[in-house]
Amino acid sequence: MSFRFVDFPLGRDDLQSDVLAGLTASPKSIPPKYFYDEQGCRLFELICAQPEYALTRTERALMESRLPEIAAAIGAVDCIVEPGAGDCGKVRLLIEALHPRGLVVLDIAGRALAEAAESLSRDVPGLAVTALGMDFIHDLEAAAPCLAEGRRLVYYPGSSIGNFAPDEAATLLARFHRLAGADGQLLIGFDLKKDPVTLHRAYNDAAGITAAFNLNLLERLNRELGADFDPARFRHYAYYNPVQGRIEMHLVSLAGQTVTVSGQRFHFALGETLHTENSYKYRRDEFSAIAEGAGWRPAGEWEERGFAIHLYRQGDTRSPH
Ligand code: AVI
Repeated sequence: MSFRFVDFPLGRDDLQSDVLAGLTASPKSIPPKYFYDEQGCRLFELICAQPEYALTRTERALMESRLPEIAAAIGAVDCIVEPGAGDCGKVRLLIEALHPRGLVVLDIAGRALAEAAESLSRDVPGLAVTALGMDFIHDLEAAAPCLAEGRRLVYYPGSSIGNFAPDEAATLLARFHRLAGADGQLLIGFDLKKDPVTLHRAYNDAAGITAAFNLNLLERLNRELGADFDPARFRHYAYYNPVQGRIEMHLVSLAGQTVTVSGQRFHFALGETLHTENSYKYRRDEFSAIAEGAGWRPAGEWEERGFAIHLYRQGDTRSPH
């Protein structure tokens, strides 16, 4: 077994300055990455098990049922890199199918990542596992020296790409392109455009788990920034915006109220929104256009019940980003 953990303390999120900046802006907003404290991670796992939220289950089923085809399209790979790997649960299937020599997993929750990655390295003898505790949005390039030479596959499942605006997604895919290097490939999962009512339900589950996930952000700010939000005075409000092609999640103020965060006061008018997340949905052609604009060349696509997995290879390096 070979395992190492490297922690990158630089470039970490600054909850306080991001939140104060977001509350000062108009409309008010907070970046969705701050959902994921311990309770937020637990609630997200529960979301994935809700009958209305098929995304995670569908991707898993697609990977399981088409794995031989996907693996054949990828071919030989020396090293898999997974940004935002979390509990390293998704990459196991690919490791079994591709038998790479190396795995590099990246996640901002460094300690949880290290535990999961070490356990994976115990289960797969001969696999050299490197866990990098980092916010890859800031520090992705710092991962390059940790990657083994040879054919690299960047794996980015779960439709996490949907939480970036299309221009930000293009920039991130271009950075993956540079990280993958010559002969590099990208395997990426994303949620497809579908019946808006189905999308609406997925973010408004009957058990109220997505609402609790959204409102937990206020609890986190109360705990970590000494804020005094009353979650009962905000309503989870999520809807599909077909013009933008995205789910928007908001916390709408149910009253005129003033909230104190890190000693600063912010006024919410009745009905004013705190925008907490966008989750973009794409058609296949829309997504391919973004990936191709970032220098990737289409090499395979698989689709099931409104979810897609695309494989890309290094194209001509005309990436503008
Ligand atoms: C992590 N991400 C892909 C989820 C999504 O669907 O955009 C986050 C989520 N937000 C509410 N439900 C799930």
